[in-house]
Amino acid sequence: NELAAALAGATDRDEFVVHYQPKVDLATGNHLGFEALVRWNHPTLGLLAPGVFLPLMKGPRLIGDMTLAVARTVCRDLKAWKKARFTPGPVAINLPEALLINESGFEMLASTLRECELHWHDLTIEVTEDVFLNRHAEHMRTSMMRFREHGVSIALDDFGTGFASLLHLRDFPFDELKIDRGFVADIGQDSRSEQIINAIIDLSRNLGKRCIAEGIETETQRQFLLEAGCTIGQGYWFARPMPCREVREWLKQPM
Ligand code: G
Ligand code: G
Ligand code: NA
Repeated sequence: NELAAALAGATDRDEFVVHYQPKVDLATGNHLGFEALVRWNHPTLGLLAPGVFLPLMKGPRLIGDMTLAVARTVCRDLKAWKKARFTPGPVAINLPEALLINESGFEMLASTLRECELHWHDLTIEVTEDVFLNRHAEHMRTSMMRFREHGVSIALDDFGTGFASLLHLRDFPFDELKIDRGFVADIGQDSRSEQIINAIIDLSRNLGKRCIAEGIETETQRQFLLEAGCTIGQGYWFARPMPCREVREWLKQPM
């Protein structure tokens, strides 16, 4: 359709913009870092969320190119924040499978970091469970190890909603599990979701991984998570994803 056709040229026309959502300490509300979230600034429809256009993006090449454009924007923004003596903490990039497993994806990110005088530890990576649909498991593991050896921590996004099994948790080098916002939304409504959250928090702790909750929209949710032992989160209760210039206000708070 028309939208899909327009999407194919969106990277070249520089139509993707990046919004940032703070990851915060659930006890204090202080920011610990940010997640970069792409938006498509469509010429007539305005800003579109990835949930709307990613499913229309055909082929790993387009998604890879878009994400590299996102990474370049993130690095430029990070450089400017650091120059202004802010301490943003690491920025998480949502990395599609194609960039995770290709040597060239790693090299492109490395050169973007170099150009902006940044380090690998200025970034973190989030991957969704669909990377496990890929059959080249050993290759994936090797790629993940390479990122980690350079100081990048890797989060498994939307945990428990996709294709990951407990085997993947055992065999792949994740630093962090992200509790899907679907479970968080059920806090106070559905005790089964609450028990699943408790189990994910225990699992993270027992495996020595950090645990992050997403989609926190209420004080009740914040409190439940904190009492359950999850100390980091993000969501509208703290801040919506926001453009670069608004991030500066956030950065005036202590880390
Ligand atoms: O529609 P919504 O904003 O909820 O979708 C968010 C999801 O879109 C994220 O969880 C992530 O998986 C994906 N996403 C966001 N930004 C990027 C990006 O820069 N690259 C890729 N590949 N996926 C992204
Ligand atoms: O898991 P993923 O990376 O897809 O999640 C990020 C998406 O979730 C972003 O598109 C962001 O706009 C959205 N999001 C962030 N915080 C909240 C929230 O508190 N509630 C809801 N419903 N969506 C949120
Ligand atoms: Na994410």
